[in-house]
Amino acid sequence: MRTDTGQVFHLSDYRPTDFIIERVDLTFRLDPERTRVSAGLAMRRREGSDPTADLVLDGDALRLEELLLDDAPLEPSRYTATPDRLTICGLPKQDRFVLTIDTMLAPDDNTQLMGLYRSSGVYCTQCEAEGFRRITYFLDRPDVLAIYTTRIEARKSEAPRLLSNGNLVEHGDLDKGWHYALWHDPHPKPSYLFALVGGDLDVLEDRFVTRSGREVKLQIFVEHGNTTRADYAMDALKRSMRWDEEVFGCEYDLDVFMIVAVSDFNMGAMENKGLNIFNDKYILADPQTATDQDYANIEAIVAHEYFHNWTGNRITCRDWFQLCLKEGLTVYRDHEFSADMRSRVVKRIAEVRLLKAHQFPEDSGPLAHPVRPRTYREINNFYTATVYEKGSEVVGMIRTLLGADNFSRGLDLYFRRHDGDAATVEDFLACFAEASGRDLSQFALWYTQAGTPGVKVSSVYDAASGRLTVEFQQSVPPTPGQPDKQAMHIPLKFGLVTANGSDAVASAITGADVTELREAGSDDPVLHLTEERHTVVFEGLGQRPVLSLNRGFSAPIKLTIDREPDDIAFLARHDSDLYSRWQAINELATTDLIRAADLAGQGKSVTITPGLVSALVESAADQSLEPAFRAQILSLPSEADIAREMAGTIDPDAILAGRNQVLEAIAKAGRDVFADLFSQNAGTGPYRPDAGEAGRRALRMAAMTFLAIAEGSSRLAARVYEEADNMTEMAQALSFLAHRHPDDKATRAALAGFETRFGDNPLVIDKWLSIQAMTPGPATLDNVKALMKTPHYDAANPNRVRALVGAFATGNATGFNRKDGLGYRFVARQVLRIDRHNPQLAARILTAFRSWRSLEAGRSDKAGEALGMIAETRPLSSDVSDIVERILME
Ligand code: B3K
Ligand code: ZN
Repeated sequence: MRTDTGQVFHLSDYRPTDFIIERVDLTFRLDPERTRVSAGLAMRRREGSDPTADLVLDGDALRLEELLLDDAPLEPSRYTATPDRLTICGLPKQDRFVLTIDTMLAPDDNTQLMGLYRSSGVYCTQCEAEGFRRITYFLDRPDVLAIYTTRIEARKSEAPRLLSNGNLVEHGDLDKGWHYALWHDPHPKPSYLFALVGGDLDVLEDRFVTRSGREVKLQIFVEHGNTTRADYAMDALKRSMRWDEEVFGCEYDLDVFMIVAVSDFNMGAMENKGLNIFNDKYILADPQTATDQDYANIEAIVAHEYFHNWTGNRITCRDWFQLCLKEGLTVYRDHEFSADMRSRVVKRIAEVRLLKAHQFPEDSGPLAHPVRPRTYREINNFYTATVYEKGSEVVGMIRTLLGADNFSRGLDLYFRRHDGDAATVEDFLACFAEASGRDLSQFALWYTQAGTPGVKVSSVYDAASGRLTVEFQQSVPPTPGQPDKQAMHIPLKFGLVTANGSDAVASAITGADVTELREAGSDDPVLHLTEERHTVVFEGLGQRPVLSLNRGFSAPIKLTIDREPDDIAFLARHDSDLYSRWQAINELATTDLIRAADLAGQGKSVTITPGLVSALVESAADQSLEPAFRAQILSLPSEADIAREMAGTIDPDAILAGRNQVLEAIAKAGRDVFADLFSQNAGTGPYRPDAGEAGRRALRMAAMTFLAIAEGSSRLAARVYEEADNMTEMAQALSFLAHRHPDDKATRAALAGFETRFGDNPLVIDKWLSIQAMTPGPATLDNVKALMKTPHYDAANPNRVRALVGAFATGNATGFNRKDGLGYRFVARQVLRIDRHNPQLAARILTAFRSWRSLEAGRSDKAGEALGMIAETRPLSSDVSDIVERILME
């Protein structure tokens, strides 16, 4: 484990390297215990750099075997090698030179899953962010771009397939049952994009012809017997390649594009040049084992990694502070792709739900940081919802600000100007400013100021003059290290909704700039808030309109609108913008759910407003709306959503109790509608994973949930479980049973049946583990502990850990937040245990504590004790100590 050194990295300290690495020639001789790596680095000093500077190469847990300078052994007095650094002095002042560095690795002992390791017998690598330094000593930073040639030697029986970045140059047999492959990648790349795979794998092959006629071989490598389960991923890949050409003008640039699915992986996937490595969870799917959500995730992640080929690989980041440059932009691109493949409004709702569930709490807690952080201790802890999701929102706002044409001109300029560069956020913004002639300096605050801006709105309508006067007041809350904030540029799409549901057009608008956004599916006006306060006057209105603000969630802010009581219910029915209709219904529901939590906390019974019931039930029954949208309407705010919106301290038990009462009231009131929706949306014909079918299933399952709640028994869900011919319905029915009727015979039978049927498929067993880990209530903790002792659990595999411990910590508010604090203590102990072998995973699980200060006093004391126990433990990895110290900071 890389233990904490306390070192802090600052953006302001950036300076280019003294040395340049032009070419990297790697030779790997693969062995589980003794893999020898020989790295030939063709280098020179950078012009203008200090001609006497030592060369300092990064390492991490390395063992140096041999060191040559221009083929001659280097005298020991000229260098110092430690596991984490190789320093060489007295290097040539001007000439080019070649360093040859031999290191010895033990892939089987690499439990961190960074660098070179083995997963189910397959050699594979993960180098982002700083894994390459666990393979060889290197200038392991993203602005060092080199051309790589990689020779891999292995026992043919152990690793018949040998893969690396770029194009295959040659391969052949060696003595004693060994063989080799030689790969060359013509595109200069940073070390974090290096990849190697060696193993006995099956392959699914296809081809793609790019728009300029390049024929590309497509290969997805999987464990034997799994090729048909990669069909959907292959289809998603081909669609991504075509879409990126058509929409962004980006074409693929090698003869082969490979994906390898492995079962031990710290995250979703990795965009290594020409050789993406994936968590198999995001490749393998068939109707019996994957849900509609799994299919959608596969489509989105395959696309995301492929899109990185331009946004990330061709144009990479100058330093890790610029991570959002590739991640925010690539998330934006994969969102657009999914919106084009599926329903745009439903996709947007799902994105906003995710943003609010993950990024908003991050932005309002101790781990808040700007989209482009200014400092970090451990870069792995910055692959966050803020960098990814808010980073994507910021790109979307640039488009809203400039309009589609300027946005696309700016992006084209970025692709042209920075191809082959390691760029910065400033470089990116300059392209849009130049292409549009707009000043983006205030907008740039979205990259540097943390915290979710709040905007308060109040309005007065004067009937006599037909004038609506709206006061806007924005404030950006203080966040760690940033007590004072400047006013941001907030683009708000809006509409003035009139009684018949159409949007009124004001004859004049004063007090803030307004632009038109003309693009597919929307030509909304956009109001630009740039000051702390604006008084905006809309003139020439014949009747009082209801303001529909932040349509499409055009800015990631918290909006508080002082409205007439009926306005929200009105928007819920009449807003012409479907996203806003969902938002209005969601807001109605949130208000009722918060009140219900308060009442339940006081032991009082809960009632719901008739406006909510009718908005929900009528929208659900409205055949003119697509099923997936209606399913979103019926999916009420989660317990975590309610907690986030509540003022004051949080009592998870009260939230759950109140929410259950609300669900029951809705279920009873809408029972007939739900019964119709359930039966009318039964599937016909074989399972298809497309968006239309997935939407229909989502609506049917939402109806089932309410219907089953109204019936108050496990009968319906048990029947659905038995009859389901696909994993989507099975998993939904099983969660309903486990979460609402945990002690029923039917539930026990279903859980046992599931285990028997899917016991040999770990990815499906992950669902079974998660469903049980998320069963509400204090009793779940013991069950989680029992599940850890079954053969299904494996603490070395990140998917298993996330499915069980992760699901319990982040998806079970009443279990994790048990009053007696045992949930916290359990998770804290797991974090410490996992930290010993996989710090990245441990740090990720630990973030479940990030909102601990907003809990009611008894619970927050107990959570604080558990965190204190972690903080006092030694040794701790830099990953865990960074998170725990920030979480505990006052
Ligand atoms: N770039 C990788 C994430 C790497 C995480 C390193 N800790 C996957 C992605 O965002 O596409
Ligand atoms: Zn990414």
